[in-house]
This record gives sequence, structure tokens and C-alpha cells, in this order.
Amino acid sequence: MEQERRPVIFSGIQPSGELTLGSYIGAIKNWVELANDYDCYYCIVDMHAITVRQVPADLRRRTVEQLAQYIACGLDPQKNTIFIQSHVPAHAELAWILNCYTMFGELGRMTQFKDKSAKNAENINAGLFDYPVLMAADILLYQADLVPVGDDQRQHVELTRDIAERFNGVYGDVFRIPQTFNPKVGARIMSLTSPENKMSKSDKDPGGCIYIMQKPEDIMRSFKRAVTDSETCVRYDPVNKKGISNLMQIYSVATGKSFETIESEFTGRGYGEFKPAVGEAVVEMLRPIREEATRLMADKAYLESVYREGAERAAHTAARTLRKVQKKVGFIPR
Ligand code: ATP
Ligand code: LTN
Repeated sequence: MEQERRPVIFSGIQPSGELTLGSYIGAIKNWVELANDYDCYYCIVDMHAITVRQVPADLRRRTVEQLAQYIACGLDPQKNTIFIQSHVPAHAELAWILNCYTMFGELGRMTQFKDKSAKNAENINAGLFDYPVLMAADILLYQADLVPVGDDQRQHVELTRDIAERFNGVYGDVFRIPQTFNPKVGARIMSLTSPENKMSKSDKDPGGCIYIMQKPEDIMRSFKRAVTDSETCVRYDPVNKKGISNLMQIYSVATGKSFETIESEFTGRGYGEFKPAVGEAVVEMLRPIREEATRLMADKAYLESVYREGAERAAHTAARTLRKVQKKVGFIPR
């Protein structure tokens, strides 16, 4: 008898920079919380990373560091399949096939493509344009039900659904149609220095972004300098008080407190007390992660065994979907 299928999660992050507080709150923290109820695949998407020029040695270092950080955040490699995208060639193979079921116009409408090509005007390569199709291949290969990501990736998951539905419309039920999972609080953490922009690892302003491996004193300094407004009261109002509302989101995630509780906690206390309190809560949330990641980085043999076993398991699942797709489109089996 066939074993009961557990619902599947797939998500990934590019090793194109240091992991940020935004990607921790928007993505990884939820991966950890969802891990028990799903069959989970967490990927380090190095093939996506090269759509922007990388220094090879840095990419190698960050790929392994990111693996250590995934584990340090609480992803157990025994329970989750953690792997490096380029180790499973099925991703590239399916992406090619899906390219032929994706429209030029659809890709041109992707806001991330528009943003990134504006930022990298000297290197608007075909990979940058095609990036969402590779992401669709990542997700569809594992027949994922749920894709936990931050708000900025929602459009890419919607395109994945469109591609899958188009393919299924021609060939029958080949792909499961995935859904996005966005956290209720923290789907879009903003920069501390320009709260109208997303906190992002490619941000040029070092004070705007918090990194999960950053030293406590640097984290505290950035929070103390966070841009707020000319009032003094701690009140959630994401339209008129972007900076304070962003800090409240961060504090809420770090402490588990509701916005109401935070407002009453800081009544009459002003920003001078609120900002360092947020900093301290973040330092304490990240401390065990930083310590564990540092410890794991000293054990390269262990990390190597994790990504080898992860790739083997992932390749096994991916091959099943890929073979089915190849057969459907008319390729002769090997
Ligand atoms: P880049 O600077 O290259 O755009 P990034 O900092 O946005 O990178 P990604 O690697 O694109 O980081 O994102 C990793 C994951 O974290 C994605 O699921 C993304 O939606 C989420 N994420 C990234 N930044 C934030 C943020 N500021 N708030 C909430 N979620 C975020
Ligand atoms: N595009 C995503 C990274 C990514 C991803 C995925 C996320 C690549 N493949 C599959 C979820 C599922 C980003 O964070 N920039």
C-alpha cells in the first residue's frame, strides 16, 4: 500500500549576500515553525545567485555559511532535505522545458526583474529575465503544496501557478499547484534607515540592514539610529509611521507580543527607550543562531555530509517529476 503523502514545502534563498533579519523573519523562521507538519525541501539557490555577477570564492564561502545558518536557525537536516540547487541538475533540465511554456510578456511584467534590471543596467542578462522560470522548476519538481517566502516573492509563486496550470491544461495533472505562505507579521521588513524600502542584502546603506551573524554592538547601533518620525508615541500606523511600525513588527516577532501589548508597554516612554528595546530583543533572538552557526562552520566534514545527503534525497524526488514531464512532452526515455 502506498504511504500517505505528507504535504510538501519548498523554499530557497540565494547565497548572494549575508542572510538578513528580513529573510529570517519573512522566510526562515516560518520554515522552522512549519517543519513538523510537512515534508520539507530547503534549497540554497546558487544558480539563481549567478544572475548577478558573483566573486566565485565568495559564492563558495557563502553557500556553505548559508547551510550552517539554515541548520543553526533550527532546521534539522535529519527531518528536512537541505541541499544546494546546482547539485541537482533536474532543476536546470525542468527549467528549460518550462521556458517553452512561459511567455516573454509574463516575464517582462515581473517587478523584481524590472527593479533588478534598473539596478544592474550594465548586466541585464537572459538569466535575470528567466529567473522566475528556474524558480518555478524548483517548486514544481517537488510537487510542493506550500512555498513560505516574503511578500516580494509572491508574484513569482503566482507565475509558477500559471505555468503549472498551463502545462497541466495541455498534458493532464502533472504538477501540483503550489500556494504562497506569507507570515501575518513580518512579510515585508523595511530598511531601518529608509523605512519606505524593503530591508535587503543588496542595500548599499550598511545601517539599514541587520544581518543574522552581526555582532550585538553593531545591531544595537543600527537600532538606536533607526529612522522614525517627529512624534514620540509608539503606535502602529504603517501609513503615517512607517519606521515605528516596522520596529513594532520586528519587536513583535522577536518577543511574541501583540501590537496592543507593545503600545501599552511603551506608553509615555518615547522612542529613546523603544529603539534600544527592539535592538536588545533582536540581539537575544539572533544570539543562539550566531553561536551555533559559528560552531557548525568549524565542522566542514559535517556540513559536506549534510549537503551530499540532501542532494541525493532531492535528486531522487526531482527525477520522478522530471521523467514524467519528459515523457509528456515527447522525449524518448533513456
Ligand atoms: P536581494 O537584495 O538580492 O533582493 P534579499 O535581501 O531580498 O536579496 P532574498 O534572498 O531575495 O533576499 O530573499 C530570501 C527570502 O527572504 C525570500 O523568501 C524573501 O521573500 C524573504 N525576504 C527578503 N527580504 C525580506 C524582507 N525585508 N522582509 C520579509 N521577507 C524578506
Ligand atoms: N527567488 C527567491 C529564491 C528562490 C525561491 C525558489 C524561493 C529561488 N527558488 C523556490 C522559494 C521557492 C528569492 O528569495 N529571491
